[in-house]
Order: sequence, then structure tokens, then C-alpha cells
Amino acid sequence: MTVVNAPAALVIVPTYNERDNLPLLVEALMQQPRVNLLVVDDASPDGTGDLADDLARRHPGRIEVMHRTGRRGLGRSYIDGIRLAISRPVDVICQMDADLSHDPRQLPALIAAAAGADVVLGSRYIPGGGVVNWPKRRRLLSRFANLYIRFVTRLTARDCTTGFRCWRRATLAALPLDQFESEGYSFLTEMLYVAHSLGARITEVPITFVERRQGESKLSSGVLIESALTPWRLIATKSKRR
Ligand SMILES: Nc1nc2c(ncn2[C@@H]2O[C@H](COP(=O)(O)OP(=O)(O)OP(=O)(O)O)[C@@H](O)[C@H]2O)c(=O)[nH]1
Ligand SMILES: [Mg+2]
Repeated sequence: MTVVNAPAALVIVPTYNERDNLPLLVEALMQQPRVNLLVVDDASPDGTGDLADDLARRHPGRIEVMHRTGRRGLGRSYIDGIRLAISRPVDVICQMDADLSHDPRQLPALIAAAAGADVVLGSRYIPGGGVVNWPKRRRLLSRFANLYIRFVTRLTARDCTTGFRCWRRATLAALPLDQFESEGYSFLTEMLYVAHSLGARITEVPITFVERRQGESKLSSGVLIESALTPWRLIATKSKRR
């Protein structure tokens, strides 16, 4: 049916110590037609980078691996990954976590929605979306973060912090990445805010987020502080950006 006309997509997956999860994610993604993968590994001490190279050899022409050096960080990794991704001849560029929290079977729905929007958010907080296996504390933190971001920035999306997204390549290419300041998770909020202020059409597609079973979370207190300050910085520096 739509396979032939489906847009070619490149999925950026940042990794830090995801040895147990990455092979399962790759296996599932490689079953999707016209989907390629860019792994951005931050010199994971558990050898995720070497493992990604092995997986790339097993799927010739479909997986690229970027080995970062220097200071690690989710935002820094995405900036490097996006710079490479936008140079590839694809229609759509996606973002996904490596820890199987984002279901590859939901990816086609996000890609399809990019036909009618510039940015598609895989959303936990619209009807049909949800979260599985999160303790109450974590649920509250995420809910509060979204309320806080929406309140401060006036973004209207229900899930501004989701890491499961699809972008039209041109929209992503228009982001002034050299002006971004977020080093960690708040990069996700920053890129959404900047895209919105550049006039991008943002839509949400429901997803079910499943908490990781393997590996460790990288949420640190430094990351949380940056996330709390970022919405204020974004509105304060809005006029400097075009
Ligand atoms: N390259 C890179 N990837 C990272 C870094 N920190 C986290 N990641 C990856 O970013 C994705 C999201 O990180 P998680 O630790 O799962 O964050 P989370 O989903 O908010 O936290 P959990 O609920 O514990 O899973 C995963 O694929 C991580 O491997 C980093 O510093 N560098
Ligand atoms: Mg996770």
C-alpha cells in the first residue's frame, strides 16, 4: 500500500550505556521499510559504540554511527547528530530514545503525520497516549514539567518534553543550532520553542511510553536544574533570535 510512497526517514538515536537495549531497537527499526538510523554515541563506557558499529556492519547502508568525544550531553549529541542528518537526502528526520521507551511500531504514524505538519510530537498527554511503568513521582515530575513549560513559554503542545519526534528535514535545517545553549534534556524544549517561534506547524500523535527495563537513567540534578531554568532563558532571549 503506502510503502512505495512512504517518505524516507532517518532516525537519530543518542546513546549512553545502552548495550542491552540497542540491538533490540535496531532489530525493530530495520523491519521498517525506508527507515535508516544514525546512532550518536557519547563514548559509552559499556561499549555501546562498538556494538553499534557491529550492528551497522550487519545492515549495510542503513546505519551510521557517530562516535562523539569531549563533553557528553544529550543536547550536544543531538546538535552533532542533526548537523549530519540534515546533510542526508531524506524527507523526514526523527528522534528516538534507545531504551525501548519509544515503540518503533509507532514510528510510521509519526512519519505519516509529517505530511501535514513540520514537527510531529509523539505525545503521552493527548487522548490515546500514555505512560507505562512509571512510578507516581516520575509521572508527577513529567506532568509538572509540561505545565511549567507551557505556562512560561506559551507553547500549546501537551507534551513538550517528549523525545519521540519527527521533523521535516527543512524545518530541522532551519534551526540556528549554533545559538542553542542546552547541554542536556532541555535541548528538547529549546528546539521545540525555537521551531515554534520560526513559525513551524506542530502537531501531536499519541504514543505509549514504556519505562526502560534495562540500563540506568541519566537524569541528574544538574540536568533538572538546567531544565527548570531553560523556559525562562528562552523567553528572555526571544528578541535576540530571529
Ligand atoms: N549521546 C548521549 N545520549 C544520552 C545522554 N544521556 C542520555 N542519552 C540517551 O538519551 C536517551 C534518553 O535518556 P534516558 O536516560 O532514557 O532518559 P529518560 O528516558 O528521561 O530516563 P529514564 O526514565 O531513566 O529512561 C537514551 O537513548 C539515552 O541513552 C548523553 O549524555 N549522551
Ligand atoms: Mg528513557
